[in-house]
Amino acid sequence: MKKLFLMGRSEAGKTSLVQALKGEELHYEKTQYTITDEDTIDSPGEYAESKHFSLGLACFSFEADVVAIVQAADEPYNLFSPGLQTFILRPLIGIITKTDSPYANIMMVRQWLENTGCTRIFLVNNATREGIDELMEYLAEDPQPLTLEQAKLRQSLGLNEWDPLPEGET
Ligand SMILES: Nc1nc2c(ncn2[C@@H]2O[C@H](COP(=O)(O)OP(=O)(O)OP(=O)(O)O)[C@@H](O)[C@H]2O)c(=O)[nH]1
Ligand SMILES: [Mg+2]
Repeated sequence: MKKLFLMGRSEAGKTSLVQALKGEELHYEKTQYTITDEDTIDSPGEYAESKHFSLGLACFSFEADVVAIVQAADEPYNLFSPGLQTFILRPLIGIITKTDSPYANIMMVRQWLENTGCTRIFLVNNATREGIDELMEYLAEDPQPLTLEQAKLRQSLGLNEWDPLPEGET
C-alpha cells in the first residue's frame, strides 16, 4: 500500500477522503495539525493557503510515497502553481472531490491539476464513495524500493525515480 500525503485548501474534503478510504461514515472534524496514520498523512488546509507553511508541505511529502493535491469540484479559484511537481520528489496525483456539488466545474479543476503536473486525476464523491475504489486500486500496489545505484541510473537517464526503465536497461 502506498502512503498518501494530502494537501489542499480548507474544506476541500481531505479528511473526508481519509474517512472514505478507511470505510468510515463521514464525520466532520476540522484538521488542526498534520495527522499521520499508517497509510495517509492529512494536513490542515491552512498550510496550503499560507506561503510560509506551504514549504512545510514539501517537507512532509518526503514521508509519503505519493502526494495528492485535493481540490473540490466547486472551488472558485486555484491555489496551486503550474509545474508544482518539480519541487516534490514524489509522484503527484490530483483528487477532485465533491463531484456531486451543484456548482461543480470538473473540467476547470481538472485543467488546474493537469497544469501542476499531476500524472493521474481521480474523481471522487466522499459522501457516496463513488470513485473511491479506483483510487484504492491505485494505492494498493506497494511502492518499489530503489537502491542508490538504481536511483542514480534513473537520474542519468533523465527519469523520475518512480518511472519505468526503458527496454534493455536494468
Ligand atoms: N457533498 C460532498 N461533501 C463533501 C465531500 N467531501 C467532503 N465534503 C464535506 O465538505 C466539508 C469539509 O470536508 P473536510 O473533509 O473536513 O475538508 P478538509 O479538506 O479536511 O478541511 P480542513 O481540515 O479544514 O483542511 C465537510 O462538511 C464534508 O462533509 C464530497 O465528496 N461531497
Ligand atoms: Mg481536514
